Amino acid sequence: MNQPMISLESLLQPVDVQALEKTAASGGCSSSSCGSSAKPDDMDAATWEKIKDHPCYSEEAHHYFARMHVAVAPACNIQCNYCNRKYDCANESRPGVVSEKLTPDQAMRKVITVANEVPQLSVLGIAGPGDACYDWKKTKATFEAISKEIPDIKLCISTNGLALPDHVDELAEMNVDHVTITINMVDPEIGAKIYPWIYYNKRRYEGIEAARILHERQMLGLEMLTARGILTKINSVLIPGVNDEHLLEVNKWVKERGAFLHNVMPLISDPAHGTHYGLTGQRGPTAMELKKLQDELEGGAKLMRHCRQCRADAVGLLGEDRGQEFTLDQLPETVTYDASKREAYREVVAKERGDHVEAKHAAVAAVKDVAAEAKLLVAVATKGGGRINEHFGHAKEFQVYEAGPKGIGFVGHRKVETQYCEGGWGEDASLDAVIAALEGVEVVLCAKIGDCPKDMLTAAGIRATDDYGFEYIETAIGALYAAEYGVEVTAAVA
Ligand code: CLF
Ligand code: SF4
Repeated sequence: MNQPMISLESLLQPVDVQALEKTAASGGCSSSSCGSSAKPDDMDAATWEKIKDHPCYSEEAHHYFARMHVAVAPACNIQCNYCNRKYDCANESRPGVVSEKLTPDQAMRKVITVANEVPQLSVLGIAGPGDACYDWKKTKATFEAISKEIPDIKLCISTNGLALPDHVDELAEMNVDHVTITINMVDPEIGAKIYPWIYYNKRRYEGIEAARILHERQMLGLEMLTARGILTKINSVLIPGVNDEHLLEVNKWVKERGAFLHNVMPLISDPAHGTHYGLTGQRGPTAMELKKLQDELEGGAKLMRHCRQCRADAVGLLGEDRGQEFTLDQLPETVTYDASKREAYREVVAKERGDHVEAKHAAVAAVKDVAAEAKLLVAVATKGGGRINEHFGHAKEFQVYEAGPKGIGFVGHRKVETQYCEGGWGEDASLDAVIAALEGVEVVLCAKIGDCPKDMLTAAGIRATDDYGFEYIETAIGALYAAEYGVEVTAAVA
């Protein structure tokens, strides 16, 4: 088994920086190639440099690096049927929890505090609760101030695209490398079912005309960003019966216009959120419906499958939210940026990540070598670092991988609303919900699991094991797949 270079705790928060520094000094990365060995062969070095530490643009990076959002831009210029402005922006957050809105100065204090405390931090995003390009002055003031203090932080925004073309040049001047546009349609007739109105050039438009203007502005903004070498990610909300099949068309359009990634997210529709869709009974897709569409989209614009639909004030690794540790009332009045924790973390992660990438390549190659056509859907409990290092009962989500003739690929995550083991004992009702969330999954890998939940999972047709605890995820799945299909386990995956 590959032993972790650093302890699990040192990869997770709160990070013991002294331990990190010690580990780095005693064999941490000394190679400039560390962290870059994962560069896909079909990607140029400049693009890889932009994405390699961005947890949303690189699936591999999301095991190691964190983002934070600051909710400085609350105003919006359109209405989406899946949004209720009393709550967070549904483009980039879970509706249902109100964000704490910040002024640019407050955002500055918060970002520096988080950067001092969360060494994994690599990206600052503005993603709701309104539109970052419409509420532009606050977005710009925030980015300008923070990039002066923390020059190596990546700046990232999310927008509905309507006001985007007006600010592309300024985004380029500020070195914003990553822009997300939410594009749910390229056909205004479908758009009219998603957007009741927009506000553009001091006028309100409705229906198909509104959707047509929005569509044209989105395409223009995307083309302008591509022309300037800014990486774009397209978020699309999958709304069953409204734009599900249509998203194949959206994927084609955005690929032709140079989009770097396409992220199809499930509609979150709950009457309690008070959205139009929630109140009119529009349902969201099931996990398997989402996977089916994503599988159909393979071969088009490159897909992002590891999105967690973050809150507009999220802090931490994707899938975790430390926002409550950094609310305004907890921030110091004055704070000075201290780069030491982030630097120490990066140095150690570079080595661990290099080992992970090597192990992953070996495992993927070994699975491809197995002469089996079968696919195996595996759910993994992890706290980060690319390892199986979470107890079954503590998992807030499971990461789902598919092993098969194409190798091993990340296909998504399944959220667990209530952990099985809360407060030290297992709850059967929670286990039922976990089993429901694991629909379609054949095997669960975790660091520890008791006999009772294991037996209940078996009864539901899901095998669970802690035999691969603390192993790299792909190494474990490779060994499992090889064992499953009765072939020799090669040295690469042993
Ligand atoms: Fe935030 Fe979005 Fe930038 Fe990431 S989130 S602004 S690109 S830094 Fe990421 Fe969150 Fe998904 Fe967004 S997981 S909702 S894709
Ligand atoms: Fe809501 Fe965001 Fe849509 Fe504006 S763009 S209506 S804030 S989901």
